[in-house]
Amino acid sequence: MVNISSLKARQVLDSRGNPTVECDCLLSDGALGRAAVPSGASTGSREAIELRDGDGGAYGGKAVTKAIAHILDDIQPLLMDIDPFDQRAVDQIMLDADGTANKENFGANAILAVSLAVAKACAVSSGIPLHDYVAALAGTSDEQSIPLPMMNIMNGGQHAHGATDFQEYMIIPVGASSIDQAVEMGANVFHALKKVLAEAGYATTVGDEGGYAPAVRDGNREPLEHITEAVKRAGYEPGRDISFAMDVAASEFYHDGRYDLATEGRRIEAGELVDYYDELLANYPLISIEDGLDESDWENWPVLTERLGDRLQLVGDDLLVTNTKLLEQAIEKKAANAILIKPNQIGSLTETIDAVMLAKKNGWRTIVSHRSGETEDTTIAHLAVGLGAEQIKTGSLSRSERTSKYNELMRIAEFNPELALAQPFNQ
Ligand code: 2PG
Ligand code: MG
Repeated sequence: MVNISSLKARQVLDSRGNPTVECDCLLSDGALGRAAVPSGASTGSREAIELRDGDGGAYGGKAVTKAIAHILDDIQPLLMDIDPFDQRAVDQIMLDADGTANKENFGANAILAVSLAVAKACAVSSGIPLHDYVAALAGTSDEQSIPLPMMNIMNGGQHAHGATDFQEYMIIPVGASSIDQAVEMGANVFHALKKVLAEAGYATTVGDEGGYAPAVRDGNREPLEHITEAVKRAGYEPGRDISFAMDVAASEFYHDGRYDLATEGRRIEAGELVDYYDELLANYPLISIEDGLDESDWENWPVLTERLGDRLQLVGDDLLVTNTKLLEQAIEKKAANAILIKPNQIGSLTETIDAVMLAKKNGWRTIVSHRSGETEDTTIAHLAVGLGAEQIKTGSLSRSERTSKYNELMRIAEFNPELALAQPFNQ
């Protein structure tokens, strides 16, 4: 039987210059799997814990040497005699040994790094690409597809201070028939947008996810105007070729029961915010809004979904944190109709797969997502394909920690011409 010979773990830097965990899993047949863990800025309060050394530690306390020590000293001995191809068992052993619901002992960054490194090593050992291996684990081999990309070309909120209150303005190349075409369309719009913004007198520096991040003058609606103009200038028709999506990340501006739109100088109630979305929907080809309300505003999420859910994909990110228990509640309450899937929010591959499968079983749409602090690791591209998630959110058409995922999707498509590009919401 092939087993795990050793785990290695080290600190590497993420795209914001902060340390993160990278793990190598070496199998007895010589196969090597390597995985690095990303890190969020607008994190949901119920995410699994990212273990950092804290005050007095290196990198201003952000070092992850404790998480690394847990991999080497606590996790490694437990996995030596385990069948590495039994991913559920591998993950369960780590969860049991950690012993907490939020993985605060070992850190979700430690557990996830091992979980993914083991799966990647097993894929190598099996001589198949990671997406096929993940599909075999999940039972989704016949459901694989190339995800439609949601490209974040204007950044705000926690990813670009001084820009909009809303965090992400994305384009979805709905008219594309292949991932290569989708990427080209995205890049053409991204470059046209640079000119549009420069002509409007704005800086064209980029935020954490590679999108432009100007301090706009007219509030949260203004980026949609510029993007509409850029889409047209690039030779596309808004709505037909390119649709829009936003990650509002409303938890970041929800204070004392109200939504604080600082760039518009007003504090509004949930109902008014829903009206605002409705109005935007009437004026722009929006097909998806993520975290449209605060993560604790469970009372109003069903209202939002009742009102706009037949016209819009309403995505729970901070609301659901890739957690099947929260997803079950949301399904029961009809609180949204789609879930963002971030492996490091929950902290293991098995639990990530479970969240996708539960969503699919209930007719919810899924979006596999990066974090705002990323690395060159391209695992999420394989997860999206292997699990047949319809969409991937992995940033703008600049910065290699973002484009590496698009590039990997193009490689996967090249090697698997039978895999179709997934369809957009309501089509
Ligand atoms: C989000 C993500 C990724 P962060 O809110 O969806 O875009 O941001 O990683 O900062 O949570
Ligand atoms: Mg989000």
